[in-house]
Parts: sequence; structure tokens; C-alpha cells
Amino acid sequence: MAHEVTHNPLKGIEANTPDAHYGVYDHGAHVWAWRPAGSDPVLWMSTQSDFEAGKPIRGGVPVCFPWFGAGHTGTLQPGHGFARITAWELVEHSHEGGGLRVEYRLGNDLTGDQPDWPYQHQARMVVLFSDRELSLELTVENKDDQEFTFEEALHTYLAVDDVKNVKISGLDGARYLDKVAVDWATQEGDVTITEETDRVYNSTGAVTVNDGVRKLKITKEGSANTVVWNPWIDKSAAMPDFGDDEWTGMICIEAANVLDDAITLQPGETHTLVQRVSFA
Ligand code: TA6
Repeated sequence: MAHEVTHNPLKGIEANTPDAHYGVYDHGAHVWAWRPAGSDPVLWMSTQSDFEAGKPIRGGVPVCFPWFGAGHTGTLQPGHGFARITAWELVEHSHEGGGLRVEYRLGNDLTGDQPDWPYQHQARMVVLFSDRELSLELTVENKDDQEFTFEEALHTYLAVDDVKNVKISGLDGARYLDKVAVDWATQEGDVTITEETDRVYNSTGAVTVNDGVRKLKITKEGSANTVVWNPWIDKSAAMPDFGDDEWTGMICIEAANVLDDAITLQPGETHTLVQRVSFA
């Protein structure tokens, strides 16, 4: 499928035909569109999202790095780290396996002075779009002469028919931090969404999201945690870049390494986090 460099509205790579739509922005190496041929959009995007330098995008796949939320101190800014609001360098884009491959690079030359995380680093994001699967591969390299520790998450917003009907399977028996109740618990059976839900599961496995209309399968590698989030009513109303009634149409399923599962790399070491979304 032909693709082009676009400024729609941020610079990036896009392939858009009546059949299918793939899109990624240089800003945050942010995948913002994946509509496989014959399908409705798989990624959700708020109608209220910002699309400008220095601001996060509300939808698609924000890349959270090198910390998650406010980080291990609870005070780090910007939220979810600087990677998602920094323009990454487009390394190459090509057709591959009937789809589109896009590779981005991030490094100190692009991230600048970061007193909260003052390390020499390089990150690469390889995105593979096809009509069968969306694959995201985030590799982090320690380019420093000292070890460093980081958190990461592929903060994936999935479009669902009605989140109140969603059943998430694959987390049964997993321990999780319930960030709403501020307590740990163990998952019993499928995850259903009946209120604000913000959980960090200790799980390396695949999950299936069934909204009664479509079943999506999310697999991952190099990930100790799966984050599940829906803001529900009040949190949605409190976010200026999130429509008050939009919460029913999305669920975040995030391959992550956060909290006690943050990654420590020695000089020269690399770590790769992979998340793949497909139809179950
Ligand atoms: O991944 C869930 C979460 O950490 C929630 O706590 C909520 O803050 C969400 O991320 C969105 O964060 P953002 O900074 O994009 O508004």
C-alpha cells in the first residue's frame, strides 16, 4: 500500500486508502492510526486530542519512557516521561510483507538536558503495520558509562464498541496494583470494567479483549506488566483532551515494565519490549 510523508497535522508517515489506514507521527514515534483492510479502526483517538509539539496525544499508542506516570519518586515531569512529547528521528520507512515498516530513533541529541534522568541513551521504535497485525518494538540501549534504570509502557488505546461490555481474558490469577483503591489484589476470572479502572498487572502473558462485537489479541515480549485503564465518567470529564462521553469507546491495554519491574541496563546493554495487536 502506497505511503507518504505527511504533515497531517504533525509530520509523519501515513498510508491512507479507502480500504486501510496506517499512520505514525515523528512526534513521540506515535502510532495514531491502524485501520486494517476490511476492519473498523483498531486504535482509539479522542476528538479532543492535542496534536502539537510538546503535548501528549490522547489516543493511538503513546510511548511512555523513561518513566511511567510521575515515576518512582511520584514527582517526575512530564507525565509518562519525555519520549512521547519529543520528535524522534525517522530512520527509514519501507514496504514489508504486504505492510509498512517504519523505524525511529531517539537519543540525547533529541531529548536534550533531562535532569530527572541524566543518562546517555538511545531508543529505537520499529513499527510494522499490516492488515493482520500491528507490531511495536521498543529497544532501549545504555550508551552511558554507568548503569541506568527506566520504566516503559506502550500505552495502547484500543477502540471498543462499549467498554461496559468488554471482557479481558488472560489475567486470571495475576496479582495487580489497583491504583484507584491504592491496594494490591488478585484477578479472578476475566477483567470487566464497571468503574474507573487503573491497574498494573504482574503478567507476561497475552490478553484477549472481547467487546461482544470484535475480539482483539494482544501479545507481548520483554514485558513483566500489563496495564489496564479506563477513566470512566469523572476522570474523563476532568481531562481537557478527552471528551466527556468518550470513555465508553476505549480501553487501554499496555505492555509495560514499571514499578518494581523497571529495567536496569549496564553500559552497552539493550532491552526490547514488543507488543502485537491482532484479531483473535
Ligand atoms: O496507564 C494508565 C495511566 O497511568 C493512568 O493513571 C492515567 O493517568 C493514564 O495513564 C493517562 O495518563 P496521561 O498522562 O496520558 O493523561
